[in-house]
Amino acid sequence: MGKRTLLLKLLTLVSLLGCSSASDHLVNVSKLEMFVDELPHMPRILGYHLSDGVPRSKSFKIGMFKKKWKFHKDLPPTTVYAFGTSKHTATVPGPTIEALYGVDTHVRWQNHLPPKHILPWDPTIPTAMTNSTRGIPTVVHLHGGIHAPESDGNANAWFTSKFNQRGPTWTKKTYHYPNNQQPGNLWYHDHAMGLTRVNLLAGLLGAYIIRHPEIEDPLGLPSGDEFDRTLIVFDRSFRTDGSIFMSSIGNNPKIHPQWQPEYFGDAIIVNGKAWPRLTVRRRKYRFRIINASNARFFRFFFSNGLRFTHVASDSAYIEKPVTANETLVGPSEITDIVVDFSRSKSDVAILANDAKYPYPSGDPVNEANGKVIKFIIIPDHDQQLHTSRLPKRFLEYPLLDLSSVTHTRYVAMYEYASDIDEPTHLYLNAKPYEAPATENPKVGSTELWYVINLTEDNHPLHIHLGLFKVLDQTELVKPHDEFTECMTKINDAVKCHVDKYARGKKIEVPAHEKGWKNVFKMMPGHVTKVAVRFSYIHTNASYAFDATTEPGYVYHCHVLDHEDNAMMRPLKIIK
Ligand SMILES: *[C@@H]1O[C@H](CO)[C@@H](O)[C@H](O)[C@H]1NC(C)=O
Ligand SMILES: *[C@@H]1O[C@H](CO)[C@@H](O)[C@H](O)[C@H]1NC(C)=O
Ligand SMILES: *[C@@H]1O[C@H](CO)[C@@H](O)[C@H](O)[C@H]1NC(C)=O
Ligand SMILES: *[C@@H]1O[C@H](CO)[C@@H](O)[C@H](O)[C@H]1NC(C)=O
Ligand SMILES: *[C@@H]1O[C@H](CO)[C@@H](O)[C@H](O)[C@H]1NC(C)=O
Ligand SMILES: CC(=O)N[C@H]1CO[C@H](CO)[C@@H](O)[C@@H]1O
Ligand SMILES: [Cu+2]
Repeated sequence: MGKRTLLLKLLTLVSLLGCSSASDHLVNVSKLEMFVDELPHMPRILGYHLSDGVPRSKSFKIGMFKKKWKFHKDLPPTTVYAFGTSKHTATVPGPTIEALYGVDTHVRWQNHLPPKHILPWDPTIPTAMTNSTRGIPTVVHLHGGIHAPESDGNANAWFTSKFNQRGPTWTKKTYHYPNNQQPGNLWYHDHAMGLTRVNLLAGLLGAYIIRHPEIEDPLGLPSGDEFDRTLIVFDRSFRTDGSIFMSSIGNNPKIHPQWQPEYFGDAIIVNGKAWPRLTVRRRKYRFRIINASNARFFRFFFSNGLRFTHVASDSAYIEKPVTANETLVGPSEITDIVVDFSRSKSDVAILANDAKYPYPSGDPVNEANGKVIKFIIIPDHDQQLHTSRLPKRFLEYPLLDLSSVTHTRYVAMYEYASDIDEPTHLYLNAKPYEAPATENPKVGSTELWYVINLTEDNHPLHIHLGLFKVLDQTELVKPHDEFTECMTKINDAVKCHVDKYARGKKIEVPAHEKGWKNVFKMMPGHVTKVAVRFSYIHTNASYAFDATTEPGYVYHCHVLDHEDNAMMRPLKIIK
């Protein structure tokens, strides 16, 4: 991977020297002043409406528009794809949808994008964009949502502007989110086959919160617009004309003219602004931090040693508070923390990042991507506001009953390389996405999955529909070449004697990640054991909809560049 990073650097250098097209002049981000733009509030859309004070289901439209967006005071406007109720109000990230427990939200996602993509894409990976596509294929997945397959945003259920062209598994225009799952943080984003990495880079993502006042209000956590903030973090590089830079030359150009194994940007963007600042009072704040990077991991900590308390992880509250001084967030993971600025020794605190990229063995961060957001801390004179507290417990879930496990599966991760030892593609269980589903859990069941990472990278595995608990992570004892060779030949963990190899050091699952998750970082050279539950986790009840219909669900690596080529497999739920 060191070599791969070197190649990327060479390519970047080539563009800096002007050897490639003149429009490829990159912004030197260390020349951009940090902490000059205020942290924006994204527009809010309620997922319900009140009639006589009673919440009722709501239907509305959200469009995808091509428009200009200012990522920094000193950067020219950037052409982006933005979600919004109109082109004028569309933002990057898109509006935050606030849904209410038990009240249905219906969204008609509409594509208003003109035909030519603003970013380079690759026709040689499995993709919705073919020679006969006239328009930009998009489809929206609500990440962390428990809903029927027809509303899941299957990668092949894409559609172009005015629904003119539709993918092979397209079924309907309006998606239904029943919101009868545990309260928590979700996010919506594009999921079109082979285009997810570029459509997200262009801006197609936003937050979605499910609130359950009956359960959450008594917790007394910081609340209201000012003290409960969603932070969507991602990294981007820019050209001097303001456009988003993504290399148009692949790492194996003869095989894949454009695809690269990981996108990393130099500038860290929070709620659509590069290194913003936020003035806070000396009191508690809640931050729901969504990592919407294609491939960058973040290890967040405060420059002044300020600690914080974990409240939730991904889409579910954890059971008890966990206080920490740093947290590692993988692509698409969500961390939900409470920070008490009254404990800060200084009047400024910088939220910083020191995760190497690619994680865990790549380059160290530099000045630019090592900083995220600056908090300017002012006194809090209004003692009335000091009502928020941290309870001893958040939510209690029905016990995960391992004796009811009905099925054990092995999921192996493979990376394939070309003659020049550069990655060409990645597969789960050595199978392309198109191969018939091999993972077909029963509705209401609990399964054990052993995820065997045979690559050198940390892959955040995301399962649609089901939530899981990480039970343990065990290193494969070295040498395990024989095991790897055997797996590469027959992909059969039992016949290759995984038990003989999965006996190395165990990595402790961090306390705040022992709860219900929908993404987890699969360490290279380790076997990660997870228990996946295919029912509601807060009630243990069976789904209120038919989860067995077409086109089914998927599970995949959430490094978007991997997901697109083609670290994704169908997940077919059966009765
Ligand atoms: C970017 O700017 C910084 C600060 O001016 C300078 O030290 C650095 O060499 C520049 N980097 C490149 C690649 O030009
Ligand atoms: C699509 O068009 C390109 C350029 O015209 C051509 O090289 C390629 O073979 C075409 N692909 C298919 C599947 O027809
Ligand atoms: C964000 O997610 C990406 C991809 O899963 C991951 O590589 C990166 O470390 C994450 N960053 C943070 C801050 O969590
Ligand atoms: C956080 O605490 C751990 C354990 O005390 C320590 O090893 C680590 O360096 C600390 N991290 C930061 C960013 O201060
Ligand atoms: C949850 O439901 C499953 C399947 O019906 C059952 O096996 C398990 O015992 C239940 N667990 C609890 C804690 O009720
Ligand atoms: C860290 C580690 O053990 N990585 C291994 C993961 O698996 C690949 C393929 O088997 C090995 O080459 C790595 O050394
Ligand atoms: Cu991956």
